[in-house]
Amino acid sequence: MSTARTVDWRLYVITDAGLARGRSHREVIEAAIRGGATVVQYRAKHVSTRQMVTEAQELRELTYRTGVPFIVNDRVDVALAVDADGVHIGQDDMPVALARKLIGDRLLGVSAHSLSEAVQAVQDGADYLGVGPVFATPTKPDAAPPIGIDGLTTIRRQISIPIVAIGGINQTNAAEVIRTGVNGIAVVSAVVAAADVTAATRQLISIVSAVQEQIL
Ligand code: 3NM
Repeated sequence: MSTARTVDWRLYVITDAGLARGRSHREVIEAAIRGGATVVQYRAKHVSTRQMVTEAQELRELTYRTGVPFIVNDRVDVALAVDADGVHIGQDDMPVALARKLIGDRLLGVSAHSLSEAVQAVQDGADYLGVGPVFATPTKPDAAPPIGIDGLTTIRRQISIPIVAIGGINQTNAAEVIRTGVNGIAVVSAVVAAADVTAATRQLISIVSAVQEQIL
């Protein structure tokens, strides 16, 4: 079982069927893992629980085989059903302390959009945080207002558990995001919507690694 301190958080890729150009989650994630994705999250809105379990199981098999930590978004029950490494919850999902009770020592990620949400999530028992949106993003229309590089820097300075930054991150801005000291970037469109998923992933992981080598 992964623990948050041993996970390689550099490039956290999140699925999105609507952005995948007709490719299956499996195809996209296989290509992303080939390109060097270090964490995979299954995220599916507006599909049946049955479909979620089927798709998550496919990704679970793939991530077992490749040794990449696998996280399920929102749904504690689906995460447990497919034996995911963890679950990622938002501010309107299962309360953090209750999720912890249900998942035991699996990874528990929490979305935080401000310093106060970040501090609260840590107090409640999160293993890692998704912090954002850093930049405006069409991928999540109901996202909170962007916190920018300054907002991210403030949160990074106050929080010692692993942070992945999210929201509008791509090959053009990944370097400045990583310079804030976050452990990695979480992306949807920069990988999932790319014509060449493997190439896009390779490019991102090489940017993250290069900046981390400079600053660490
Ligand atoms: N969560 P892209 S922003 C899934 O701020 C998600 O919590 C966010 O997609 C948050 O990489 C977001 O395409 C969408 O901008 C990220």
